[in-house]
Parts: sequence; C-alpha cells; structure tokens
Amino acid sequence: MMKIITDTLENQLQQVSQRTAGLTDPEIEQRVRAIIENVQKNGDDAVRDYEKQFDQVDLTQFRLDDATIDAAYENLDPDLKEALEVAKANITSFHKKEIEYGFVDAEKPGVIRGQKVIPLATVGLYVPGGTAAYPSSVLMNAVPAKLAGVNRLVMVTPPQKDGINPAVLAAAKIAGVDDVFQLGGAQAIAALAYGTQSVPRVDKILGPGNIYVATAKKMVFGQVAIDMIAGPSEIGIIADESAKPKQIAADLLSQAEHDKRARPILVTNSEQLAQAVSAEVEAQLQTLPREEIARTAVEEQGFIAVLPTIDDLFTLMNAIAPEHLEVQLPNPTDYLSQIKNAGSVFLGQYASEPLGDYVAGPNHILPTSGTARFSSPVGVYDFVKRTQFIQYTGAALAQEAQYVTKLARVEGLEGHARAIEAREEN
Ligand code: HSO
Ligand code: ZN
Repeated sequence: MMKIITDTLENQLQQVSQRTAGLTDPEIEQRVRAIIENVQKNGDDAVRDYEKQFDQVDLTQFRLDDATIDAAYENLDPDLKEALEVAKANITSFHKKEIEYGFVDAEKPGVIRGQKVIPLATVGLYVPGGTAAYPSSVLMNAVPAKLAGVNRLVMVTPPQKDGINPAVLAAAKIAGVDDVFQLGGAQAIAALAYGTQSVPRVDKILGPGNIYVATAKKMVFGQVAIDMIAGPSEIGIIADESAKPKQIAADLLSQAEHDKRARPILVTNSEQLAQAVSAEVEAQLQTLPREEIARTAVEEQGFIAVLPTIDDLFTLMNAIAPEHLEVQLPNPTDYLSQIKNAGSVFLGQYASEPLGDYVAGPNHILPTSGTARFSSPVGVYDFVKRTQFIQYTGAALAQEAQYVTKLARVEGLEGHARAIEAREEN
C-alpha cells in the first residue's frame, strides 16, 4: 500500500529537510582509488586486466569497429528506427534553442569586451550495461553534445556476453557518437580521465553508472569535469479532485519501475483522490512486469500527502524539489510561476512523464535527490565553456589606468601597477 500522510505542512516540511544526499562508502573509495592509480600508471594493460577480472572478457581491442555499429543500425526494427529518429528530431529542435552565442560590447569609446562560447573538444559518455542501457539516454546526452559542437564524443559501455545492445549502438550512430569503447566500471572512467594508449583523454565525463562508476567520477573530478551524480528517479504529482486516479497511478508507477529506491510522490488537497490513487496503484502493480521493483519503491519510498490548500501543495513540492513534477490541476500553466524547484515539469493530463522520457524533446537527464534546488537538466550548456576578451586603445587605457594602479598598490602588487604604467611611455 502507498502510505497516506495527513500530517501538518510544518511537520511534513520538517521531514523533507532531514533528507540528505548520502555519503560515499570509504571501502569502495579505497578500491576505486587503486583502480584509478593503476590505470593512470599502466594504461591499456591495467584496463585489460580489470575487464578480465570484472567483466570476464579478454579484449584484444577496446574500440568497437564501425562495421559492428553500422550492422546494428541496418538490422534495427524499422519501427524502432523511426521512433529513435522522431525522438532525435524533437530533442534537436528543443536543444537548438539552448545554444549560446556569446557577446561583444563596445559601450565606451576605445573599449571592446566580449565573451566567447567554446565547445568542449572531447567528451566521454558512460552508458551502463544490461537492462539499464537505455538508447533514449544516449540521445539525451549525445544530441546536445553535438549541437554544442563537441568534436569527439566517445561512448564507453561494459562489454556484454551476447554483444552490446544493438538499439544502444543504433542510437549512438543516429546521434553522432564518434567512438564506442567496450569498457565499463571505474577502469573506464579512469581511462577517460587520464587517457591510455587507445582511449583518448576527455574534458568531461557524463552518464549514470553503478556505485563504482559514481565513486570514480567523483574522484577524477578536477582532472576532468563531470556531470551530476544521478540518484534514483523521482516523480512528484500535484493533483486535485479533477485528476483521474488511473492516470495518476500509472504515472507514479512509470517512475517506480526504474529502481527499488525510486520515489513516487502524490500531493493533493483531496482525501478522496488519495484513497482512489492508493487503490489504483495496488491494482496496477498486480499486472506490471516489473512489479517487484515498483512495489518496493511504492512501499518504501512512496507516499501520498494530503494538505488543505493548493498553495500548501506547491510549498511542499518546492521543498521536495522532485526530478519530475506533474501538475494535474485545471489550467496547469497558471501555476508555472509557483514552481521553484523541479527538474522537469509536465503540465496537464496529456503531458504524462514518459512522453518527456522519450519523445517530447526536453532532456530526461535531470537533477535528482533534491538537487533541483541548484541544478538544471542536461543541456547544450553542459558541453561548452566560456572565455572572455578585452581590447583597449591607448586613450581608453589612459582613462582608467589610475584606477588599476590604485587598486594594485592597495593590494601590495607593485608589478601590476608598473605593467600599466609601462603603457604611458609611448
Ligand atoms: N525517467 C528516467 C529516464 C528514462 N526513462 C530513460 C526511461 N528511459 C530519468 O529519470
Ligand atoms: Zn523513465
């Protein structure tokens, strides 16, 4: 059963504020550190040894040849190919609007200032193995990377007994991934961070993985950039008595089936809806193929909160800061301004969460575990960096030189002041 909470708003906010992101496990950290150091020192040989040990494969070559990827694409079910192409087109049209172009200003005579947006040169994308290898997630990372202008996008994914999921390979081809390496775990992250004889050193590593991958990403941060460390999926739904219990229950289960630790949450001002959704969740669980996973998520992480006013619903949801937020109220767009913390928002009964997971176009890689308080969906902006420039004429410098030398001497940096004064001489 999904538990129904009727506690006061204050008490519920208190509960939410006690949630923490969780610390890393020192034992895993120690093991991962050893792997990283070994790969850094011994390159391909170390990586090959770990692949033997952890993935039971003896790799002669890490890079998957293009023929294998082409074959996966050619032999793909045509309907699946079409679905991937439509998804790619929608992701592309949405993410194009995120492209930044920098600026140049000339507000004062003789002064030019500007900011330039530069794509990251090389990026690594980690794709987990087994059933968590999602072709949709390949598109969600690769499309914005390519739109940003990333020159070399490298995918790594653990080798699989019966070959890498062909839909993942086809998605990689469709999205413009440049290289696919059959590598997984902490050794793959280390190889991308430091480079080996056959794996290029990248500027940033993205993508979800198990605890070893997540720990390795945290450890190589600084050597390379990383994306966020993804937590289990979350869905928060705000609904009133006008919502349809069947739809609400189905949407809660759509995220519950991702992970036993996923968090399905409904907040409503209707006691009746709460009861009806709770019963629907139970009924729908009985026929869900991933019942065991979803049930654990529903029973251990999920809840329904009943609060008196619509304002209360938004206050609680903003404190939770869910990865996905559905607003199932009449005129849902009226509430956009009340939403402060959410990874991605779904307005109205037809914007069911899985539409955003696959096809609508906004990204599905989103801040989890309350990090929507301060971070954003993956986007084109994650694959660029900015630099800035200035140019002054002699006359323009003369106008401002005194301020530079004043500040420099206050900071005790005579050399700075003299560098400016050296321009006064000609
Ligand atoms: N809902 C997931 C993304 C996904 N769903 C991939 C299906 N495939 C992000 O929380
Ligand atoms: Zn999903």
